[in-house]
Amino acid sequence: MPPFFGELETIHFEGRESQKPLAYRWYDPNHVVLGKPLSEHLRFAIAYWHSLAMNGSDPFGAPTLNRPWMTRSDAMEGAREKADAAFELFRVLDLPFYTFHDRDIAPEGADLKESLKNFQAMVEYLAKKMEGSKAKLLWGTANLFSHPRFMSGAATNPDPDVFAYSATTVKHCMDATKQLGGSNYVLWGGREGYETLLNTDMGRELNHLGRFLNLVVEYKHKIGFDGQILIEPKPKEPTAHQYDFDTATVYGFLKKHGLEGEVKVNLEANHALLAGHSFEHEIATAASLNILGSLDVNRGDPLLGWDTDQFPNDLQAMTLALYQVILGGGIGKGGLNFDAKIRRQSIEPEDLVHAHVGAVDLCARAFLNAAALVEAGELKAAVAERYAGWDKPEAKAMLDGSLTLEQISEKTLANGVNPAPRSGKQERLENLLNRRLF
Ligand code: XUL
Ligand code: CO
Repeated sequence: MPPFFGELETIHFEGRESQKPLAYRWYDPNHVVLGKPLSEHLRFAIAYWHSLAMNGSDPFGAPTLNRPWMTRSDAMEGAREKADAAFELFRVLDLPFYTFHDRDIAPEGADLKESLKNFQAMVEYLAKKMEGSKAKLLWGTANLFSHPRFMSGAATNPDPDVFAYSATTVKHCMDATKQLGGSNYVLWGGREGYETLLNTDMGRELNHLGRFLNLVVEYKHKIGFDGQILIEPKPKEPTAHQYDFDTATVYGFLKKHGLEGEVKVNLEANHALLAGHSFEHEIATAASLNILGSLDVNRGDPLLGWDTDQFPNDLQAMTLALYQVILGGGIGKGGLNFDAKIRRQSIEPEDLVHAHVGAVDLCARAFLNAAALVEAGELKAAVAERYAGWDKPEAKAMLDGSLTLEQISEKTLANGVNPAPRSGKQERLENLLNRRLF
């Protein structure tokens, strides 16, 4: 069988003038900016799930994408063929990382034992493939949402057997992530939520979820996994009410269960929008709470209220997001994972490559813009100026515990304090941003 992407050459940085359809024009991995090469700032990852495990089917129509490994009578043979295609894609795109769910890489077996056996066999297969590849694992995760057994949740399922099944699956998936040198382990609560309170004990379910996460963290320390544990917030879809609604909700949950120093967030652009936030809001919230872990970069469709998982292509939105990443101290052990799928009509193998190349360039260009904004310092100076009053000793005294409410009141009245409104200069700063974008 000919390699799925085999005829395509490896894609390189060729600069903005390149006329080649498949070339990086903005993403020069070795370009040093803010003291580090771009590849280290961005840590791009290809998602096995969307790129290899999707076939273009939707609720109204049959598969449109040619994914031959999905129709093999021997499912393990299909899984190896899929892995071969995956590593071809990694070679063509020449990006440093990939991500997977257990079910993306290995088929479900007749029972849990057989599923775990299939999974472990494919982990060994991937380990071998990684020896001949530059691709590293950004994160592993378990799919605890597709099979009907998870329809009422995984850790929050009313049935303790599903809790046990999920815990066993996550244990093995963490082992595999460690074995493959993964930098992070992700938990997206696909069906951790509810449809109606008429059949749901929400308080109990949240406590079960807290215990589950504590088990995961205890196990991480037991096996010496030095990656980050990440929760991926999403407000709805598939369930009407997801427990990991957004960053602030997740932080409250972590605090309640004593895990705020142990678990961070994997933020996805369109999940932020579904929660009524911007991506940069979620990033800034996570950074301010010290739980910014990693990013899933995609976009939704502003005309649709569901998760379309499209490849990102809005330069200003991505610049604002990556500006907050830089202000927040960078992405650390996380990365930028393309949790995005091509459209149903994009049926050529090359369409998947174009999607990634465009998205990589968009993110690189956005990062360069964000870095230039940081280096120019105008926005930072405007913010510093806005808060400059707090540099005065009498202002500091209100925050450092040396003044009581009564004392503040006495001083304020004695000094005849009479604040004058000052402009927030929003339009001036928006114009500055637009003027600076390149
Ligand atoms: C679902 C989603 C998942 C997670 C991993 O919306 O984003 O792909 O990233 O389970
Ligand atoms: Co995601």
